[in-house]
Amino acid sequence: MKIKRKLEIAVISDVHLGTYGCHAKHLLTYLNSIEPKKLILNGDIIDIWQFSKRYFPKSHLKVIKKIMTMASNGVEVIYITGNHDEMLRKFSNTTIGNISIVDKAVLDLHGKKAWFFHGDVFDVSIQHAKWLAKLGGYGYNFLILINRLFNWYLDKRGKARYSISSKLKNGVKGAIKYIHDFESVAAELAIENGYDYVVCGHIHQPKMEHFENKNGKTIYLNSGDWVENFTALEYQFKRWKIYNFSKDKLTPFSIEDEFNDLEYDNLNYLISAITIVDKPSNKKSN
Ligand SMILES: [Mn+2]
Repeated sequence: MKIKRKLEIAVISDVHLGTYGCHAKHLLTYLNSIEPKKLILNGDIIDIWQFSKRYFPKSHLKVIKKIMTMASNGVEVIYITGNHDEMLRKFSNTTIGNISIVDKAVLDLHGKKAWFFHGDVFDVSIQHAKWLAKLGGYGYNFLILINRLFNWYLDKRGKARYSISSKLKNGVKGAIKYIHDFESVAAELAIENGYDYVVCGHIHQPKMEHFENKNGKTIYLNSGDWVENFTALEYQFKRWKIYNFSKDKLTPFSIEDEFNDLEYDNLNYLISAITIVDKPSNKKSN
């Protein structure tokens, strides 16, 4: 039997299932190699923006199946919504078995507070985010509100939503500044709110960095993505590390490890299982 790495928490984000860019096989190999207590899906897991039934390969379905299997085997799965899967925000604060859907999560890790959210709220304007950060505790909720109003307005006007990719296409210099601003704004907000860790996705830049200002300090973490970087965040033995699929080898594990009995013809069933909630008997949680 293959020994899986035991972890307290594994965090992945920006998988973009349903798009050509997604490296589902790498991710399956990775998921088969770990045994986390908690699996945090930090947004943009299923790309509902670009989703089409014409492109949804078996390996992408297997990722969904794998996550459901982990949940039914006792792994606590926390699905934090991102902008590409924001239709799931309708179901925020829903819990189905071991899977919960939320817009953000706060965990206590050995007495340290960790704050998880995808990060697209910063897309409206990093400038706004900066002064909202100074408002402290309410800043993040304001950001969510502004972001939704702004996208609602853009939808009404028939305009494309504000997206990070357009920002990144403005050139390397703009991208570097954007990434830096994203990271420092997230860290500032975290310090203002007294979080020891702030964990984001969205910008596809894996990172672990200490931030400090006159009000305190925090550690900013980003889980990267499964389009280009193939990275995850792992918490074990009271510390975080970035897992890098290309560098950290997983020789004994393969994508097929746990899928001998899987039927693939039931795409609709799988999709409805994760997107349809039929009874209002769901537990509410923060
Ligand atoms: Mn995103």
